[in-house]
Amino acid sequence: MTCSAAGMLPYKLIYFNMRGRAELSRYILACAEIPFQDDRVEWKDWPSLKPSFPLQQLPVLEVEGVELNQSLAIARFFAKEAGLAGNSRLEEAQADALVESLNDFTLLIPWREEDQALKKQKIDELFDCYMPKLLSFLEKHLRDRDWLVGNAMTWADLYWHVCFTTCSVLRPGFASQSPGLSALIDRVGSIPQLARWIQDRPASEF
Ligand SMILES: N[C@@H](CCC(=O)N[C@@H](CS)C(=O)NCC(=O)O)C(=O)O
Repeated sequence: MTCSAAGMLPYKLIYFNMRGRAELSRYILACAEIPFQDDRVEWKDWPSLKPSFPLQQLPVLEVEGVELNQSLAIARFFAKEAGLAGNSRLEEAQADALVESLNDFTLLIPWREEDQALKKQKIDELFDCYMPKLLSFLEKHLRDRDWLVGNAMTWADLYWHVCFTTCSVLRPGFASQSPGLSALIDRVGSIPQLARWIQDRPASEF
């Protein structure tokens, strides 16, 4: 699946050695069994490489001689290829809205706060005040169905799994009162191609 040695693969996804903002794309690629080069930049090499990338940030996708930046644009590009973007224009928009809503939460996490006490306080506030709203919004979408949008899995379900994994590091059990969303985690995680990816991927905290 991930072929870091092969120079002929159509997709080179460049990011750091962590899940972070590349993991949603990696999930989509894994589910659809689309081969890609999983290029991971070491932090020690980043200062010298940084100026060569668009907006000097990662992830970046190299495809057909084009450099594509922005993690969600990259993931949406793959979701369309994989048939995971939604089955109608409205479903696509619903999946987009869910992905953006999940992403908004990740942007509020004070990743760069160096004062550890303040960081914990900010994270606690986020989980106490913002997360209940997000969980209730997701539950309303899911209702008693198997997937967040329509009758089939979309990239929104995959992003829920990605965000759940990260949020569980920050606050274990944060979604334990949401049985439907917890079941969705199991449903997504038991997709064989994805389970393989999760088992084989390089370990990282975030
Ligand atoms: N909106 C961009 C944000 C990209 C971003 O913030 N990348 C971070 C890693 S998550 C980065 O490149 N940090 C290194 C730096 O800015 O020097 C996206 O979603 O791709």
